Amino acid sequence: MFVVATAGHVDHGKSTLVRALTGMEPDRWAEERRRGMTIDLGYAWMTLPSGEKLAFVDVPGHERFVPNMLAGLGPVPAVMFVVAADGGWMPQSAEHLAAVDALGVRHGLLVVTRGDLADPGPATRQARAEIARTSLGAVDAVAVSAATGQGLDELKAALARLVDSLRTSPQGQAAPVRLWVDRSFTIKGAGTVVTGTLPAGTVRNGQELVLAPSGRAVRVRGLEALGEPVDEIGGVARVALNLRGIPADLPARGMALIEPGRWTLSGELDVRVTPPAADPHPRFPPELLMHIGSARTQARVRVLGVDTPYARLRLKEPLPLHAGDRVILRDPGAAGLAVYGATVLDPFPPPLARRGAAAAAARELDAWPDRPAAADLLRRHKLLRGPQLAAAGVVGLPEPVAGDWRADPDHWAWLRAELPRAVAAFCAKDPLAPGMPAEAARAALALPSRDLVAALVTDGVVLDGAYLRIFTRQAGEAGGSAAPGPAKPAGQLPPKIAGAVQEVLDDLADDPFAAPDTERLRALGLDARALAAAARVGLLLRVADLVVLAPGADKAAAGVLAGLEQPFTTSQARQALRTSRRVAIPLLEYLDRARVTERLPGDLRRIRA
Ligand SMILES: Nc1nc2c(ncn2[C@@H]2O[C@H](COP(=O)(O)OP(=O)(O)O)[C@@H](O)[C@H]2O)c(=O)[nH]1
Ligand SMILES: [Mg+2]
Repeated sequence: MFVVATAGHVDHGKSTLVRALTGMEPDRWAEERRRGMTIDLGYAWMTLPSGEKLAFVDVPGHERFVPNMLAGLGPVPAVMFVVAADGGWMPQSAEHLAAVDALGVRHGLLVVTRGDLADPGPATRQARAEIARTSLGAVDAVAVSAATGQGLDELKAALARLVDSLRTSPQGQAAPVRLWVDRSFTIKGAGTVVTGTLPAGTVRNGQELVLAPSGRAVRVRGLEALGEPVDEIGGVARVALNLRGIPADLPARGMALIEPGRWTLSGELDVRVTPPAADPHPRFPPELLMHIGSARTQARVRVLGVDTPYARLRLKEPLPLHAGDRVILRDPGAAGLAVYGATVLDPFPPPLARRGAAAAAARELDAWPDRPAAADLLRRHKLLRGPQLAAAGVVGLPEPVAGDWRADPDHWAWLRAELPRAVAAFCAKDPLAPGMPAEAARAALALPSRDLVAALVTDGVVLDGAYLRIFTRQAGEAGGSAAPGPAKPAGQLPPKIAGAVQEVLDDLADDPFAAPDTERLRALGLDARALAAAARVGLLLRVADLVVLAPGADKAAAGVLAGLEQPFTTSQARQALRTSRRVAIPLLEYLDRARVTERLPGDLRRIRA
């Protein structure tokens, strides 16, 4: 199926032409027929000589119904531009053409109607010249009379050629579904029905979709294309969907049925405005209407920088968007139809907090293509999750760096270099800390997830539980392939602590199991935190919070205990080690944990084999 929208001044014969081509009545409402004027969108279709179907979305030409016109034109990739031979180029001709141009529609056809009333030559020449300046470029032109039927066969041939040009354009049947609703009603016995133009993607019977912006899940329980039930249909197509799970009065024009997870419900976005040739430096009012598909919403406009084509829009109603979407900005207060085409660059832009951030954003966006890729969004946001990028509609996702996180390569390289610096700085400031908490590193590097900290750990840094520590080669150790070990232990402690620890070690040299008591420790200025730090760098063996021995005391104890008759009691062990219960009990428990000794019933232990 192919879909073409009409465009052109009111009363130039658009609806009459659609009627003549299709045999169907595009003006659906009684009021439209009574007034002889299209108010809302009309739908009709014909069969081409090839057997393919061509559907028309007939739009109103009157300036009062511009929103309806844009709703009809929005999702349609081709236009049949109508000008009356006896009317010539008129204000709404220019306005509709401006809208077509703003949307960037590239496929079209000029039809000069009412050829029985005037020579179509002059109107054709002028219209062609106007159209040539827009996104439509050079178009086929056909003169017809709906009254006499003259030219209708030529028009059908021209439509067949137009359709061929649409066929070669990529239609993306696998693209994510976003069906802009243009009508919603109930059919007795069937329930809620919505109709719309499906620009791309495939809708299937039974498919689950989401109604945006409400986020409500619905299921397709029946599908029609041009009055015929079908099981699935790919865009571009006019479709009617029978929906399950939704009250009849909920869907309305401007909402969209979308595939879950594949669109960004965007309330704020950065766009690049394409200024019309006639107005290269437009001044935007602070509030505009934004149109896309059949939707329109108010948008607060903030131009980024001075005199740039970049703007941040804050939408009154969020809309399902992709980077690269084409939207229309319209100033409803302007005399005439002031419409500007714009391209969505970033559907979730970062806040503009700093001074000068807006101008910087404009400079940054200036390097972006009209179809942004994952790399563009990543350059700006540094780190994004895969699903976020997919919902932005961008391609070219890099490999994840952790979980589903994707990183800008430059930023990632910087982070890898920065983490060891941050850890070293933290440990230098607080040498008694067990290391830099991973959470502190996450915050210091402005990382959105703790998983990224773990992924950034390199050779020089080790993540031990919740703490990061710097690992350097031990002094005197052979370089090259040697495993990294802690740096010279005393050097990692503040000199005062290192000196106090040395005194403890001197005491222990004579009497290896006579751990300093709390009074001695207090006198030396060693608290539990300092002892833990000394133990961490390997200067002390810590068997309890405030019970420390020299490194290697555990092995020495094992040697002494091995000389006892097995099994032995705590008291026998204490005597053999020539120490107090305060030291013996935690030391024995330490040896139990280290599986050097084995605990037996009745306060007995033995050395393990
Ligand atoms: N003589 C003549 N009248 C036409 C022709 N096409 C349309 N009309 C008349 O022009 C008027 C406006 O047509 P309509 O299709 O409603 O215009 P629209 O506003 O562009 O949809 C109607 O009265 C039509 O009957 C034509 O080819 N010849
Ligand atoms: Mg009409």
